[in-house]
Amino acid sequence: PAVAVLPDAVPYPYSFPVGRSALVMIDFQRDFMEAGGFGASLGNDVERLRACLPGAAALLASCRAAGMHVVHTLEAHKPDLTDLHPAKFTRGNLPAGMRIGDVLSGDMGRILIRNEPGNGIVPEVAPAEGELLLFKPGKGAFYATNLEEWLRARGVTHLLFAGVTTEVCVQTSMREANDRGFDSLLVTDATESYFPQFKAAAVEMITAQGGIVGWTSTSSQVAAALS
Ligand code: C5J
Repeated sequence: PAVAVLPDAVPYPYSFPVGRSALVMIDFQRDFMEAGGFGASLGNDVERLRACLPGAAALLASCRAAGMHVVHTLEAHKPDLTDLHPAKFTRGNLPAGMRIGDVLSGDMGRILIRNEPGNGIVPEVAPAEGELLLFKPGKGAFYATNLEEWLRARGVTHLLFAGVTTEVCVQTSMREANDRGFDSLLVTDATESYFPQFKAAAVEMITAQGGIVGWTSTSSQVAAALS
């Protein structure tokens, strides 16, 4: 269809012009999603995040089949750390005094550094040729990146969001998109958090007050709308 309609979206039906819409896959990187990665080293249960991979893979397949634009982001810093604020560098209480840029034990390489093994996207939702792979130094995908220009150059007006973690990088990116005038939808079975209560709260706050940040729906409803 030229316009896909999601009648059951929350808080009310959402429609998107397929040729002017992009799927934004946020930070499906090994750092957060695999045992032995940065997220796990902080004491998080990565299996919780992995539960959204089937939904995310299905969503990616539907959007690709419909010919939509696809963007994959990675939370990643330059190897020389020139894009890492001291405030982010010194924040937190990482195990054994570790910092972003340090080498994690195991095979993941340097923490949150571009092109290190841990900074690759998990195979279930790996990028395909022609899709944008975007390194972002912050939580939001629009901060210190060329994402907005890339979308505007393609006439994109609507964004579908998936990724990890719901309340951090996904919600931040969706709020940035909302303030830039993009109508945005979060696909709830294609996103996850280490903390179930934070995912639930993020989904609720996005759709509250008549969709103050945007809409939510599911990968099966998106597939039905695109078929
Ligand atoms: C976090 C992210 N949680 N991608 N990053 O630090 O949400």
